[in-house]
Amino acid sequence: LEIEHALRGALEHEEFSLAYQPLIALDGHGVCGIEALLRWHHPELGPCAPDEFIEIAEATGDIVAIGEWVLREACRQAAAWYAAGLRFGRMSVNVSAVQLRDPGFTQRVLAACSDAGWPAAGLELEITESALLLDTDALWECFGALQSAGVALAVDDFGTGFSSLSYLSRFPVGRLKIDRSFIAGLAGSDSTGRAVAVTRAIIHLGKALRMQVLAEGVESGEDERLLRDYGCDEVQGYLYSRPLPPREMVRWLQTRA
Ligand code: G
Ligand code: G
Ligand code: MN
Ligand code: NA
Repeated sequence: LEIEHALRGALEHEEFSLAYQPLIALDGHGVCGIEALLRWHHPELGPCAPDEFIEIAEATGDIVAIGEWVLREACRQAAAWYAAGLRFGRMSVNVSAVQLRDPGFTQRVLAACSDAGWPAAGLELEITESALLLDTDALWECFGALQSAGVALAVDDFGTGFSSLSYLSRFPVGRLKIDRSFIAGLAGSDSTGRAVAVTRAIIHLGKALRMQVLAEGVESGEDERLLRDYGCDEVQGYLYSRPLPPREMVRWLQTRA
């Protein structure tokens, strides 16, 4: 309840910020994108992780306004970095199922891009499998309009949701992000064999559907080597960088390029 109350004034009091984490192509071309991750610092409660407040913001409906701020800020930052000569590919933004249900969602996304001067084709939205369970005409229309505008769609935390796989052959999803719980079991002492099987199956599924596959939570060179062997397209994780505040992200891009 305390969080719910504090959330109400958080946008107005500018308590949110974004952290950025690079996405890396395994074909040797380096940075292919950046994921924007929401951060909240309340003056009394202190820093509060998304896992602690996103669900609450979804329940209260505050996520619609917060999510729009995230989209606008991520697009603004991407355009500013691009204008400063930095090259990083796409900007990837997490979107909640509650936002997708909002009838004005597509228009808000496209307005965020055009107001920021960031091309829609440079934006990717990360959606969890549970959001795709909605499977309504409205969701179809929304995805169709986003796809025509060039906005890319990725399934986040893939493998942990409760949905059937049937949506994959119907929705215009271009990328699967393998949940980091599977990647954590790939190499070393907690290697299970099962995590390897699931990871390889997801990569094969992605290839069969002509989708790109990204592995989250890559923490070791051994993880990277295995994923490369399995044919994974992209990686993300502490091995390359933690989520960073904007200025540190700039420094990371400059030293990497
Ligand atoms: O960055 P971190 O590990 O704290 O993120 C934890 C979870 O919060 C992740 O699953 C991520 O998808 C989610 N998350 C981070 N930023 C956003 C956001 O802007 N919107 C939504 N809906 N979820 C987010
Ligand atoms: O679920 P989503 O991909 O949106 O959220 C990404 C979350 O994963 C962020 O909270 C980020 O801090 C976290 N994360 C990113 N890289 C790693 C990693 O290598 N290991 C672990 N344990 N978490 C990571
Ligand atoms: Mn994500
Ligand atoms: Na994830």
